[in-house]
Amino acid sequence: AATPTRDDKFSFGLWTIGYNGADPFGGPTRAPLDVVHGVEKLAEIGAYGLTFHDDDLFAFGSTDAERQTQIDRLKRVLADTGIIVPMVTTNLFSAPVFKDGGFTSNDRAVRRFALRKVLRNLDLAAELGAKTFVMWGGREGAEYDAAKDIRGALERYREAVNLLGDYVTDKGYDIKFAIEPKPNEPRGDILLPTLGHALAFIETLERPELVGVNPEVGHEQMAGLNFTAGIAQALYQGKLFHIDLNGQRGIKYDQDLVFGHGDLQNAFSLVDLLENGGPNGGPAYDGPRHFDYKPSRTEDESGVWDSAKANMRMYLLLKERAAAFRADPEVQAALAESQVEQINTPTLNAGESYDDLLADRASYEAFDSGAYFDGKGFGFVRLQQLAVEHLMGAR
Ligand code: 3MF
Ligand code: MG
Ligand code: MG
Ligand code: MG
Repeated sequence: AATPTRDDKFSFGLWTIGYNGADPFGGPTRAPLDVVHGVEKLAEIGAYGLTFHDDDLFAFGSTDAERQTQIDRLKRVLADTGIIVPMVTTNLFSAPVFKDGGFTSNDRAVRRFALRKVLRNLDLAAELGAKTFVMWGGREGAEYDAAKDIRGALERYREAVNLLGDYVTDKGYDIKFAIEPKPNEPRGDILLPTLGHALAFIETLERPELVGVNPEVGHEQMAGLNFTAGIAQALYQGKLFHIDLNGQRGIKYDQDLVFGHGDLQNAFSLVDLLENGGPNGGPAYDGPRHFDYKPSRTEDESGVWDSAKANMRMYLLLKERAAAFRADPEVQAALAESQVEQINTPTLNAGESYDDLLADRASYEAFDSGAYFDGKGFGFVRLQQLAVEHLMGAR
C-alpha cells in the first residue's frame, strides 16, 4: 500500500527534481535535468503530474522558436507517458529585472512586463489543461521599511490579480489562482507572508471565488505556525486550491526537505486532515498532492529519484498510520473522553436568542465553575500519546 499509483495524485515541480544543488554559498553539484527524462522518471516512479514555472521549461529570454521547441518536447513526453500538468506557475523572481518584484516592483515598466509574462504563461497553462495557476511572489517585498509603501504594493497586487481574473474569465479558461504565502527569503519580508494574510487579501478582490491559496508546509513553519491548523482554516473557508508538501525543521531558512523529514507530528496530523478530514471527519482535500522539495545538494541523480520516491512513501505511510489511528477503539474512546466531537454542537439551542440565554439560569447563576476548576481533565495528553504511538508504529 506504500507503493504510489496515479490515483494518489502525486505531482512534482520541474524545479524540484531539476534542482541542481546551487545555493547562496556554492554552485551546482549536479548536471541539469532534461524535462523529457524528468517526466519519464516521474511516470516510472508512480507520480501523476508535473508542474513548472515558464523559466524551468525554457530559459528566460528564449526566442519564440526555442520556447516552442521545449513546449513541443514536453507535450510529446506527456502524451507518451500519460503524465498530466495540473498546475503551472510563472517565475517573477529569478531574472535581474525582478529584483524589486514583479507585480509590486516600484518600477511601473517592470510591473507591466511582469503582467505580460504571466498572461503569456496563462495561455500555455490553458493549452496544457492546467486547472490551477500558482502565484508565489518571492520578490514582492522589501528589506527596508522606507523603501516600500505596503499599502500601495497591496493595491498593485490587487490590480494585477483582478486583471488576471478578467483575462481567464473573458478567455473562458477553466483555471483558478492560488496564492502561495511565505514570510521571507529571498526578500527580507515578503508581502502576504502567511496563509492568514493571503486569505484576508483574497476577500478584497473583484473575483474572490477565482482565487485560493497554495500553502507550503515549510513556509508556514518558517513563521513558527502550525501548518495543519492553517490548512484546516483554508479548507474551512473553501480556499485550499493546491498544496506544497515538504519538510522543515524549525524557524530557519527554507529547507525544502522531503515531506515528513521535518516536523513529523505535524506531517501526520496534516495527512490525517487531508485524507480523513481531521479529528471529526468532514470534507477532505482531493486536489494534487504536490511536492515542492529540494533533493539535497549532497545527492547524485540516483539520490534525486530516491528522495522523490521518499516523499510519496512518507505520505502513503502516514496515510496508513492515520487510518490505523482512526480505527483503534482505544483512540475512539479517548476522543470521546476528550469531547472532541462536542465542538460541532452549536453553543446556542436552535432559535435561541441572547434574551433566552440571559434567562437560562443554568448557564450562569447556577453554573458551578468551581467544579470545572477542580474537576475532570480533558485527557488531551493521553490522546496525543496514542497518536504518537500510532505514528511510531508502536500500536
Ligand atoms: C519558494 C517556493 C516556490 C513556489 C513556486 C510556485 C520555487 O520558496 O516555494 O518554488 O512554490 O514558485 O509554485
Ligand atoms: Mg518554497
Ligand atoms: Mg520551501
Ligand atoms: Mg512552494
